[in-house]
Amino acid sequence: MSHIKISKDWEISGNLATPESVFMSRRKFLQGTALTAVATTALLTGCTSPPHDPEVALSETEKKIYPAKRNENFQLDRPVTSEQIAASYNNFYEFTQVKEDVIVHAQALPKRPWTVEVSGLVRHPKIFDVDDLLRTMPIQERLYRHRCVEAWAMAVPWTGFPLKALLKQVEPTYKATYVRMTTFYKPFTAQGQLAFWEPWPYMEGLTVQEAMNDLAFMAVGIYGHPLPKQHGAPLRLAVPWKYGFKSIKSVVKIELIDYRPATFWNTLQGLEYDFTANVNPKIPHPRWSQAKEKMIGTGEIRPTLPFNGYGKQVAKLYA
Ligand SMILES: Nc1nc2c(c(=O)[nH]1)N[C@H]1C(S)=C(S)[C@@H](COP(=O)(O)O)O[C@H]1N2
Ligand SMILES: [Mo]
Repeated sequence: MSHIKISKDWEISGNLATPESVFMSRRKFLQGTALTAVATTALLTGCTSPPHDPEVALSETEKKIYPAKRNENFQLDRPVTSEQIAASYNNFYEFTQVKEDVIVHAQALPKRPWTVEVSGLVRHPKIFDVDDLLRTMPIQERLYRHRCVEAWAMAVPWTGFPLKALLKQVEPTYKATYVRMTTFYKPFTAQGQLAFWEPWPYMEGLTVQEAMNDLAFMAVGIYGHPLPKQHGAPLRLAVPWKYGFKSIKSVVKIELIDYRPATFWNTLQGLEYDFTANVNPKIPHPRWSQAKEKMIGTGEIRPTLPFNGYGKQVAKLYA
């Protein structure tokens, strides 16, 4: 899946093509259908084991924040996706390219201890312990839409804090123009990272203006409890006006820099996954239309909204 193969991905066999690439293939389509059937059966038969590490009790710090107060400024135009569905249909390439298997493989990732280094062009660089963030950041719940570039979508309640609250703590200097975020690098825990020809660790980036926009959210929880590992525990980005690959999981480092950073998908296939990646129904992916999207779980087909419906908050950034 190096950039040399860009235009041939739909012809090559599944083990070479990325899931982002083979989404529309028959094999993937059938798998998606099977998932819905399995999940539906599980619900009908009363097998509703919660997907959030039920054996792990909440820590004292977590008990103080869950359930977090919902910020009513963020309303949905569609039903919230079933928790079971959202928790068992995941993209997390560090573990596997098979969405239905991420929930199993991601359990190998330890959630604690966990620190986030915030550094670069800032006045007060600091390594934050994630539990200190839980104690000090303005924790709240927000209902957000999420739109994957592969044309599936969901709507979920995230618990977390605005990214700008964290950035203000370290005080970016006037030279900082971009924010780069990095996921852990543990190839012996996350076997996807053994693929040495891919640009691990996963990185993503925003302009400083995007990062300071109130919508840019660091999620530490979902559905009223800490993030299960497959969703990017213990903290991940949620930038709902952009395609899902921008919402980087399991972040260990946030750097303020003065150049546009190289990012995972843009490096692999820059013609298909641009850096900005704002949701836009009018710009098709080179291999499929982005005009419509399919809600996971219900299968409802909806028209894709410009900026995923968040134009009021962010369109001004691109005027
Ligand atoms: N580190 C990392 N972050 C990632 C990904 C990934 O593979 N690795 N996949 C992205 C993609 S393509 C999507 S659609 C979302 C999926 O988030 P979810 O599994 O919590 O629904 O995570 C994004 N963040
Ligand atoms: Mo995605």
